[in-house]
Amino acid sequence: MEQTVKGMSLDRSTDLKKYNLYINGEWVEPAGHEYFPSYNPATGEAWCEVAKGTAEDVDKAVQAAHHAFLHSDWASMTFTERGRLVYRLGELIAENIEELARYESIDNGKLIREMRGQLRYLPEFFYYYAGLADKIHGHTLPIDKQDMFTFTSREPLGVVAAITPWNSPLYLTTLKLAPALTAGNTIVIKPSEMTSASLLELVKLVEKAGFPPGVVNVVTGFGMPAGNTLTAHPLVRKVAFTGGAESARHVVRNTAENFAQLSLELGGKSPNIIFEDADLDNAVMGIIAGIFGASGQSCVAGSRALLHADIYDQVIEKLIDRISRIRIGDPLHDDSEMGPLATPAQLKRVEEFVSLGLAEGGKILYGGKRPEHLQNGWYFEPTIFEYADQTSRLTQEEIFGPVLSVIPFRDEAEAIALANDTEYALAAGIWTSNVAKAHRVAKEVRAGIVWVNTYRSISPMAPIGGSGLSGYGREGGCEAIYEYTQSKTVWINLSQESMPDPFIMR
Ligand code: TXE
Repeated sequence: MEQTVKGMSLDRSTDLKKYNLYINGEWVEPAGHEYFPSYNPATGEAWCEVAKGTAEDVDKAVQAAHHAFLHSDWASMTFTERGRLVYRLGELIAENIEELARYESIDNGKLIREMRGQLRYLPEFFYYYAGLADKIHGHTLPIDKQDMFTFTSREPLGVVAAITPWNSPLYLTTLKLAPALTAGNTIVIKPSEMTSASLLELVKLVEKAGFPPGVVNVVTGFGMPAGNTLTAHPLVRKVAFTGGAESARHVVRNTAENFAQLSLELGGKSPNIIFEDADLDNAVMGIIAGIFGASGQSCVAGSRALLHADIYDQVIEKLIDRISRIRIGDPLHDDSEMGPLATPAQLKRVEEFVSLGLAEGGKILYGGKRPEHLQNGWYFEPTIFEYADQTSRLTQEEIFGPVLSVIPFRDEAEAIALANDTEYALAAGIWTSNVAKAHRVAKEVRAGIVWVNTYRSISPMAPIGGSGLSGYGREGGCEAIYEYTQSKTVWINLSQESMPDPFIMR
């Protein structure tokens, strides 16, 4: 069976495309000479092979990044020059969107048209940060000491380790790569073992843009040993991690050992709150985009719809009317509206949650199984579970699939209480035509991002991140620059008088 990625023939049965590691500006074989297959979620078949990075490879990559940070042209470049390189990378991505989108779609099963949309927007992140490059400044302090001139500056941290997941590989890498480079750091990226290809293709553009060797390195492979060695490496000064809570706990322990800085983005159980005065057609589109977009594999998935009792039946009817018409199918087809899950493990997880939901007394209003006509890939129907309260695991735990829980509420206070009744705090949607209510609820809801009458909007200018089980730290926006720099305070004594004897108290 043959599949084509713009200009390249991929004959899966014989000759899989093989990807090496990218270390110090060179494509190198892994020290253990081992490779592992990457699978196409739409067919369940292997389509490329990826280098299995070892601890030795990770060490090489970190050493290269450390050297580049201290001694390469990168180290002596002005911020403006670095910004130009970041901008150039954005331009090159813009020129290669179709190809990168196809790699993402084949590797993680997301719709080609969604990936095109996401990747068309990706260069904006590079342009935004490139523009910030020479505006990273400190302050002159009105210091309370005579004859002292005191100022702060912001400096890069050193080697950054980026650990990325499989759900939006290039977008989630960009949130780390663009600000880390803009701030003058060097980086080692460990992409998900499930979806490494699109990043390795993007790295070819990093090369083309002219970044000095060692500034950007990619070590592919598994959490153990590659991710673990990278996050435990003593030369790594900052780890930016997006993934699951279990892996994150390992990463927290590793960075604690070396006191490396850390930001964690771990997903959520985000509520979409629909008040009785909302535009219900818009709200229904928001719920669907929130949970069935990307087949629910999004950190900000709106997996709980909290519906005011007065409009409960109406919303359910509208929801089912639209989702029963969702075209599930091959993500590479332009008319498909929902693709497969990215991995068999994720499909199994969704199936297990559905069984659990039924055992817990949840009622399925729609879906709940694999689509009959698509048994080869890792597809699952859009699914709605109805619950009277939020005590079940299905309403409390992140599923990361197309499974929505709907729960009724009677007033604003109850809506806020339900919204906050979770250990996660990443995102929330509020649907109302009452401005005062929108502000009140936005203030009370525990979440790092609140969308009012919209859902899943993103922008390079807008920070993303959460608290509690959703992690800590922020990506995106100017704030991200602070995550990749540290402040230095410089005191200059302007006095012409001699230093006083330190043992004579003034
Ligand atoms: O993620 P993992 P998994 C959630 C979602 C999903 C669950 C598990 O609920 O069902 O997590 O997903 C690397 N040291 N999210 O198991 O394993 C790993 O190689 C260092 C939410 O697929 O956490 C990969 O590169 N790194 C989320 C990355 O961590 C380690 C996105 C993420 O994989 C490691 C993905 C270790 N010990 C899952 N172990 C979001 N926030 O969007 C693994 N890794």
